[in-house]
Amino acid sequence: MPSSIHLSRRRFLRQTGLGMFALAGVPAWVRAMTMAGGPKLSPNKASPAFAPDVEIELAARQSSVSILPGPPTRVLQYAARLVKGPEGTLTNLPGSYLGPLIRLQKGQKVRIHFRNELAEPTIAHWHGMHVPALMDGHPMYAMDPGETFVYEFEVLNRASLNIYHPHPHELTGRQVYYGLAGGILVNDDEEAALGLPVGEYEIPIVLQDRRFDADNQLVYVRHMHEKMMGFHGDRILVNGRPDFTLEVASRAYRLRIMNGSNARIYKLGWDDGTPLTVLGTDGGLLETPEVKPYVMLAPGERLDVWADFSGRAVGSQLVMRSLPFSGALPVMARRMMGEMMHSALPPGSDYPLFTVRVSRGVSESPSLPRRLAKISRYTLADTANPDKPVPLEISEGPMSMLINRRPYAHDDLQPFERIPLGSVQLLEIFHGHGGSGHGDGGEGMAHGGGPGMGMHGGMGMGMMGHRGGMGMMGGHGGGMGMMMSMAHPIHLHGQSFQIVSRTVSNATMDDYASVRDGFVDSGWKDTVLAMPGERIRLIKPFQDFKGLFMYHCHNLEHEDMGMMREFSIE
Ligand SMILES: [Cu+2]
Repeated sequence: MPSSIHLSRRRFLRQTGLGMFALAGVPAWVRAMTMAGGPKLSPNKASPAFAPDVEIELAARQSSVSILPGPPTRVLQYAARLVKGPEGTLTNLPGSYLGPLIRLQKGQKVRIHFRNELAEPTIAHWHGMHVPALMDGHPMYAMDPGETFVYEFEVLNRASLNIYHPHPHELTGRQVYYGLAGGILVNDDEEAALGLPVGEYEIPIVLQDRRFDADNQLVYVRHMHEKMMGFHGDRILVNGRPDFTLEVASRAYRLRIMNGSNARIYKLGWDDGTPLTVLGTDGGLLETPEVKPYVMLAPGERLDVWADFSGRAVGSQLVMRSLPFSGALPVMARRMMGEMMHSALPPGSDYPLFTVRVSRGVSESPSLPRRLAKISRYTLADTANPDKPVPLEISEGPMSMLINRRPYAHDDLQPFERIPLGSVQLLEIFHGHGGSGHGDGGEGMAHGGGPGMGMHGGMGMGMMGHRGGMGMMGGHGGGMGMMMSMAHPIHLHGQSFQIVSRTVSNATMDDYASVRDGFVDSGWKDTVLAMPGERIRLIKPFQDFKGLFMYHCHNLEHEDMGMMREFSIE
């Protein structure tokens, strides 16, 4: 095993007993994953040569907020203060644990002093933002409590909604779940010229699911099963609030939707069958609006929606639902989620997300632009490797969630993970057999076990069966893994990419039919949902910055289990 930087975990262990989020709540199997760390890296300091247009003090801290009637809920929260920059750079979401919305302009130079006021290590990542490796929140930069990391970067992104959230290895899922997340809205001139709804008519919608105990406190992973499938709550929160209702005027709105859930995948659709008019995806505006019957939105993905309520009667309501779909979770697991977990919200079922109520009538409304933005499209001819895509092989096993058959380990680069700076690469996401414990020599298993992790049940795996049972569920060939295989939202740090193609094996066609019309692949993306049996080709530029950039599953429990790797741009 290469020397891995499990710095944050090692330091976290030293924090045992500090605060409510200390080790007591961490399952034994997680503790068993602790490995020796490397040298401690010092947090980055401000550079005198960097002249910021925007300067922000950001802190991660423990807090409490009233979410449900009764006692307040203890949370983790980002708090921010604007030191320098335009008014309106920071917008607090009232009554929410979410961090303030950060509004940036393309071309701005931004400095963020990020202070860790938690009782455990953390580091912030700017999901979707194209920043230098040192500023990207790599887990190796996880800070001890009390330390400050100074980020400095220029906003190179086009107009888009991005996310800030923690990225310390093995702690990301928990820290996000307890509240550490926020939105970054980048604006640019191309977007401004369109006259799209702004101000009170542009609404951020952060979708999350949570589970509360009888004292209104958040409940996180209790069983290995919840780790394997990703943690699913039984209650939907929008912008950190339950039973979210949006009061609107009878006119057009722009909804900036983000899936901020740890694991839950949504199939967004209006309850009256009105199609969704999509303006943009992760990396900003599409070339033209796209009309979809529904849209799939996986953790880490964003959606820009034109929602026109003009002509609707005052007092009328419209509900955004997650519509039924299948195939994202293993068949066995789906049964367990519904029956054994007594979930009120089984993943893939039909449930409401939020309500829109038309509360006042107006006569004026902007009209939908026919053209939105220019996107220069890559072709295979632009790539350095048209015949040899960089692989992103997904595999699942009883104890392991892997990419390219290896769990996360810092500086464990494979030859294909070294990418020449300035190149444009073809990448291919596909499902392998490594994790099923047979076929291909079971190499995935061998790598995935990790120290202290036995293979034969015990650690909550009783419900999933032991390795033998898994093998039978796995199957092989075309129908492989339909019992075990699951959907994974794959996120690549650094520059956005373009999706070239999706192909799917016949074995999953029934399930696939329930999601296939919900993908918006025509714009810039940084996270893509790979359904079971699916093979996705994408083209990604690796420009501007050398260094290490993560790629991983954005099911945060999977990420924490090691379904994460890094590219070295060199
Ligand atoms: Cu995953």
